[in-house]
Amino acid sequence: MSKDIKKIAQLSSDEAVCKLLENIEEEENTVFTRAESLKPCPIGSGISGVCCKNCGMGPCRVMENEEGLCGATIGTISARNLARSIAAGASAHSDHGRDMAHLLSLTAEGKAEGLKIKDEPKLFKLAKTLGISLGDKSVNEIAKETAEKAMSLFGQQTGEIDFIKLAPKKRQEIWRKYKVVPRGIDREIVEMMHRTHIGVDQEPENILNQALRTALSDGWGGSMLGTEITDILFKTPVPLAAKANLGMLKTDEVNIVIHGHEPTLSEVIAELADDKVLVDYAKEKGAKGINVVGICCTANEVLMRQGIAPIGNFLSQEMAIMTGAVELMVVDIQCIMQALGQLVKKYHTKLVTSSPKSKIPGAIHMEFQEVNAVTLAKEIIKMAIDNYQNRKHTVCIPDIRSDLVAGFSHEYIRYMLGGRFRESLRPLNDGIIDGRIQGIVAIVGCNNARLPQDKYNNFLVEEFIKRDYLIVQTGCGAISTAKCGIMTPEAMEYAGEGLRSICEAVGIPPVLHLGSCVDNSRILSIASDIVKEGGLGEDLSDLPAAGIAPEWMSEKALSIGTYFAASGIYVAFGGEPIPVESSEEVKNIMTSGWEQKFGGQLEYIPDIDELLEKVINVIQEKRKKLKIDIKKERVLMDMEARRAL
Ligand code: BF8
Repeated sequence: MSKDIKKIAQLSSDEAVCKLLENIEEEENTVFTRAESLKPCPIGSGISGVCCKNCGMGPCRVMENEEGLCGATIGTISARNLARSIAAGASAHSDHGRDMAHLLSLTAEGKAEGLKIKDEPKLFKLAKTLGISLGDKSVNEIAKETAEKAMSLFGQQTGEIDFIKLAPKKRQEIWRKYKVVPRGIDREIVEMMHRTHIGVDQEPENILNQALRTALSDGWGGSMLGTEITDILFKTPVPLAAKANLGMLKTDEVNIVIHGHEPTLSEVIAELADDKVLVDYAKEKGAKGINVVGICCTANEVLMRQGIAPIGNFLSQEMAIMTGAVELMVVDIQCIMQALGQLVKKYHTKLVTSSPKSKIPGAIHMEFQEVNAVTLAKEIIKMAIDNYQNRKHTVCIPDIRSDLVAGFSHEYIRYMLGGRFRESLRPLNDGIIDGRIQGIVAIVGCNNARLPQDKYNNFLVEEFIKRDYLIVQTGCGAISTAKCGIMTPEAMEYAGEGLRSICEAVGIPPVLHLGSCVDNSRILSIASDIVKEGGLGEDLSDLPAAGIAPEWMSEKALSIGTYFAASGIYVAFGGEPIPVESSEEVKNIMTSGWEQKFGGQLEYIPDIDELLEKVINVIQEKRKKLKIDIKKERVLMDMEARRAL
């Protein structure tokens, strides 16, 4: 069958995905073909009118100048729908954070098989932040108390969640002034659901205020706990080299793909890939070894700490199976397409679900519990090995892979800039002040089958680095950049002169991989530290920084964008449909309304050139306000001048 190469090239900017789609024998039912046959519902998506399903009298399709049966307006319904999505996104991140806290507790009690605390200094730091005295307690006692305090933040009813105090003072005051400080993580999500029930909160601005509080409980709550505890248990990332893309699957090895978001089982599977007994068993079955690779944020987690290759982001998950080379894909939670369950029926791949929260028709369920990580990991690896001889399709692995450097935790960034004894963000602040770095742009978020895979992410990264903007990335955006080969120090050749001079001096890529989507909390920590370092204003909203989710699709992305906006950062979302398109009122609240109160906003800009220009303008405006918009000449100082300083 001849393939339409041009059409395939429009689906994805990932060369490996295009090669695979060109070369596989059968045309498969994939997310790309489904996106062609199934268009977004114009009302459900909020493009023309809105759909309210919040009671049994509807669903009400409400167009301009109309109202629902209860009288709900387009503005109220738009705000409610968006707020519920933000609550769902916050719940996903925060439930993940809760599981990490539970795991820390069991590890402290010695009940988590094969796990121990790997980063004690980070545990002590978290304990102090949560108000736990260290005294002469043992590490496990501190870990147990820290885990209990962390878990209590989910059900806390009054007061403020502890991480709020890590933000600059001025930011905390703004949150208090507008009453959006999260009281407890679960509490805000529950209240959001309550307030969007029929007949409760009907004022769009008030509904969205609670959405901001809910999102803050994610970024400065559930996600932050997720990141901190994962570092404590599995170590805080430091830079490491790895490779990305489908070409990291091996023809002659047992390929195991880890996919989802929770790192625990996957960390253990990756560690066991070199286990002599298991490798010998793989050899007995005719394979040369065991190759563990990843998709989505589980991949990012294990990449950051063990250098496991991310072979793809969200839109690549079906592609991995279609190579015919994957013996087993083990999935946990979030961003796992249900279509995998059908797809594996045509291939030899075994799909294994491991979380009691996520079962998929067509998958084998092998439940992970904290007490069985090593035993279960071995069982899963053995199952993959036993499946090696069952390959039935011609193996079709695109010979495409690229180098990357990942592993930039906020602790490492402080260390790399200041050294072990003087760790500091001073050189970064100075670089921003003297204009070698024009600003910091977080390009994060998903793939979206309504857009060519990776295209807008990669476009923005290239455009920003050549204009001297330092890029920080997480999630599928980070994998996208890694796949296109500009996440290495060598990529500094594409950067502007100023950014290149910093990259050369510190030895970093112009694009820093900070981890998975819960690790967006690292960006909040770095941004707060930059403010505290001095010279760039008193609040996060003063920073020449912005966030972009060019190819977003998940509710988690909405929560992330909202907590960035609530933290004072300008945020732009790309793509269409725009979920609040029908309501000018809601769009205005999220832009000028939030800007006035919080100094940040969330704006939808489908045109990518317009989005680029807008972000540059926003950052340049901030530079002007800080009076650092005029590029200063670098002054080389002698010893005497330094002493005088
Ligand atoms: O949490 S970027 S598609 S994988 S939601 Fe999902 Fe979006 Fe990817 Fe990670 Ni984040």
